[in-house]
Amino acid sequence: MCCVCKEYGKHQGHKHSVLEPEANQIRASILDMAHCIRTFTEEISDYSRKLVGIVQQIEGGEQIVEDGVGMAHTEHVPGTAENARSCVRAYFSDLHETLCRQEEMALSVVDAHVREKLIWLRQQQEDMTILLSQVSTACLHCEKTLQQDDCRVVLAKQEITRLLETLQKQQQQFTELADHIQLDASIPVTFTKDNRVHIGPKMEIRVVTLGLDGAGKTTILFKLKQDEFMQPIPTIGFNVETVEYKNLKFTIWDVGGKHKLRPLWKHYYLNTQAVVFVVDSSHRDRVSEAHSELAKLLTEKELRDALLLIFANKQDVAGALSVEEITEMLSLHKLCCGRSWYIQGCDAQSGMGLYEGLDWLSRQLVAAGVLDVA
Ligand code: G3D
Ligand code: MG
Repeated sequence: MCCVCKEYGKHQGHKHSVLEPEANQIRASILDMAHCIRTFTEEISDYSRKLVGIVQQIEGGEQIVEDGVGMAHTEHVPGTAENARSCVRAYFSDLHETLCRQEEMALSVVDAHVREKLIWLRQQQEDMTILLSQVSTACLHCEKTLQQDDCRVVLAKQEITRLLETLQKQQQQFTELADHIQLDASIPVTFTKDNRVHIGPKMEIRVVTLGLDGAGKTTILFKLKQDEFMQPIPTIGFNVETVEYKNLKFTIWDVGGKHKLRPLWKHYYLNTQAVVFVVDSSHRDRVSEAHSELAKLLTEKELRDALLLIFANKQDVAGALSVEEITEMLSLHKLCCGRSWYIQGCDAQSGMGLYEGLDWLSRQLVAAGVLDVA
């Protein structure tokens, strides 16, 4: 009976005659495998040791170290986690210090401005008090002279004439001053990108709104101007309005977009700092026409440095193209390569998105140094 198959003469899967060498072969391969397993075990242990080491390095902890005279003592060794935290702390502490310094500087600029303004105003107050008393003294003098006898009135003629002349001169000077100086309590403040403060009157920015007829340019202008919806009538020439927002005073030119008016656009975008190009997102068929107008516009030398804000208008209309679709269809990334541009979805009737667009413009102007402190 075969000891492997426990039967007589079958020997399936093994040869009876070579049982011994086969068994030896199996033994050898078991030994091989055992060797492999040992190596594998060592590898796993090695890896586990490394894991423990890494965890220790991350966590840090107590470590026995010898001092100069061979005395062993434990010492806290910071882990990489602690180091990273220290790094973050140091970064923000620096940032905090810088911000505090910048805040102090900005406050001192504001304080100095306020101080100067108050000194000037108080000086004006004093001058006015003096002027008022001079005027009332002169009045009193005139009244007294009026009540005197003819002889004295005639004798006072020269003096009174001089007095009246002086008063006239003072009044003239006062009117000129009052005409030139606007008394204004506002202290308008803006910040540059590096957190410096700018105090001053509103910056005037020339903006021209362009786009095909019916895109919503006039509605946008009316909305920004009056914040109420007015029925726009097709623009034949142009509308121009100033819109004040934050520290900026936008002079917005709204030019007709009908085909035969487009060659006129050039007159309006000369010396302009920003172009607002309005697209009707609800009019899929006209986007390619808008694309070719915009492409033409962007080749103009005069507009090389102009900021470009694209309003994807009429977002309220059901089925309107999204900002992403308009971006794609106008190939904005390609068309506007190398210039500052931004696309903002909006609904000119409700005003949604309009101020976000102006915000972008004002941020760009700050970044471009238009609002920078000299
Ligand atoms: P234009 O100045 O670019 O030529 P208009 O465009 O401002 O004259 O607007 C053209 C039409 O679009 C107007 O309608 C206006 O009411 C409408 N419109 C403008 N903006 C929007 C918007 O955001 N949503 C919707 N639904 N309509 C808008 P009419 O009917 O007067 O032609
Ligand atoms: Mg119009």
